[in-house]
Amino acid sequence: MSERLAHALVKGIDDYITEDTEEARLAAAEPLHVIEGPLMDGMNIVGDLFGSGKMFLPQVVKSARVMKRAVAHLLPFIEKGKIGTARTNGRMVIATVKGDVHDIGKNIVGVVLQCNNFEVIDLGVMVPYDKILETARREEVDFIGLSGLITPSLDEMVNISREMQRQGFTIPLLIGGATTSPTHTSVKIAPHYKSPVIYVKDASRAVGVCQALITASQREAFVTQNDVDHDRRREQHAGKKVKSPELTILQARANRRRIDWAAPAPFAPLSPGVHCFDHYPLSDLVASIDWMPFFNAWEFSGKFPALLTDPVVGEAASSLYADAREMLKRIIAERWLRVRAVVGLFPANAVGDDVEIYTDERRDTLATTLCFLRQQKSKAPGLPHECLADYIAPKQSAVPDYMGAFAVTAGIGIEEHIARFERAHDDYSSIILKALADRLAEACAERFHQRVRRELWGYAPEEALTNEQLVREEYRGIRPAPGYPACPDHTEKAKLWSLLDVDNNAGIRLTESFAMYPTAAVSGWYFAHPQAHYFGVGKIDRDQVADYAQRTGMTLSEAERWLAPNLGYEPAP
Ligand code: B12
Repeated sequence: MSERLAHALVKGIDDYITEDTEEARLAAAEPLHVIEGPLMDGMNIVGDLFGSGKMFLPQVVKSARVMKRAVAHLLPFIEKGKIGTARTNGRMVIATVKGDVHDIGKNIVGVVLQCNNFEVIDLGVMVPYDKILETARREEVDFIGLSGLITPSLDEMVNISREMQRQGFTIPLLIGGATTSPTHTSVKIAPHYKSPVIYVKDASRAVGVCQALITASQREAFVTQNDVDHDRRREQHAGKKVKSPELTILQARANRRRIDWAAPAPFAPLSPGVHCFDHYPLSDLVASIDWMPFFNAWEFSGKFPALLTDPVVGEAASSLYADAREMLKRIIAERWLRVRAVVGLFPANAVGDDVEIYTDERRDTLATTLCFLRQQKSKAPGLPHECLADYIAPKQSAVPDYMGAFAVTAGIGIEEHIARFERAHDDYSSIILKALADRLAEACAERFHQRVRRELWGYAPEEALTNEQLVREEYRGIRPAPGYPACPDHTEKAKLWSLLDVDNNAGIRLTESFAMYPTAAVSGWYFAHPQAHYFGVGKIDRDQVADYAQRTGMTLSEAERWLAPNLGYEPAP
């Protein structure tokens, strides 16, 4: 029986798991022994195969589904009080911090830790610090894990570390998620908390880190090395401080991109104003899906579709792809997700690094003023210091120009399906669904940009590109999103929300950190100038931040907080 259970776990097959678990239960002295014996043994094999690169993430998450179902069958037979005595490696409370809604990475970390016999208490997304710390105390956990994918979450993590110190915590704090970094962890988070603070790059590494921390013989050496790494990164960071941006903002502005606005004149939108779309057909989005990020979410690198036939990962990737295509069919046929979008095209002119958006063609009433940032790093001769405002005709040129904005979501209605998968202990399907909803949201942004170019704005009516060309962005115009490197300030989303009345027109709301909910959502600006392209603002200096604070109506320290990753200097404490 043990072999059958191990086989089911390693292969991720759950067809007979209830029957097999029941047989094992009848043969065991106590139901708990089935968990502690054959099931744990099976999961240890899975953990070892994953650790040695012989199993891949989707397979492990499938194994976890088998394990969870077996445990769910046994739980009613296990006497109350005994459940807590089950042998685990350690217990973690994990959460996406307040204001942030991204959770695919966090969920994956949770599942992988569970596969390695750690108990995980997942508090979900947008979790306030007091709930995280209360739970940690009540449940006597061994670690706290924080996840965050947008810049404002970095600050929240600093707050939590400070609060942990104040409340006398001594357990390790693990930090992860796309915007977190070893440097930010060492320089900004770790100094506030005297106990170990560890940056963890991905789910696979999370297991090694937790294991080292929980193993008496390894812990001290691990923590010492982690401290050495913190010190080294702090020194490196302190050394870099002198390399602040070399140009003043005035010099950078003097070297802005120069565009001849006389010819050709900017194209006036065919359908100006705000356009709303509800229940937009999912089937119209499938062709615009960029599959690569879907595979990245499952820790596959390489190129799609070559990935599917890769000698090492091909089998695992193909099986995941088949499951995803199958679910996509059901999402469409059974209308699991409702797509909403709002798009607006407006008269606009630049004033310095700002762009004025007007209510109508008379251009005498402001709808809003958008504030952009300019590169200040040194550049090769001949290259301009970029700012998005340079791609809109300046007001003093008297050339009428235009700008657009959009917000789309493919995540409305997802909750009931996620809840259904969770009830069935099916993280595998739940993660596939979330990742597909994200892909559909991106595809929706892509598809609407195409429709804007061809129909609503209409400056490229003949455009006919393949999906590959679209993914390579071989079209005229860009759609930078607030939070992306060309316009890193998330707070500008507030202007987008009022301009398009996104709450009512698309059913997407902003959290206090300017994350969007539903999670599967994208918002941004449209620029149509043929030379407009993506770039990163990079590090900026105090002079520009002070100027930006004034333009946006923030205090200097507020601006420094929102622009923290872009500061090329150490702000006053
Ligand atoms: C896919 C994606 C999305 C998806 C949503 C993903 C999701 N549901 O989580 C969609 C398309 C919806 C999206 C939208 C947006 N996104 Co986005 N997105 C990405 C992208 C391309 C990949 C993220 C991802 O899912 N990776 C795969 C998962 C598995 O990885 P992960 O989350 O990093 O988790 C792993 C590790 O970090 C670690 N980990 C994570 N958490 C934890 C916790 C612990 C305790 C531990 C130990 C480890 C750990 O382990 C995980 C597994 O290995 C990143 C770029 C990037 N390269 O990361 C941008 C990125 C995160 N997005 C970004 C932005 C700005 C946005 C938008 C604000 C853009 C906009 N204006 O529309 C919106 C916001 C959405 C919202 N609802 O508010 C920026 C954030 C930058 C910033 N400065 O804030 C990024 C970094 C892109 C960039 N380079 O600018 N996005």
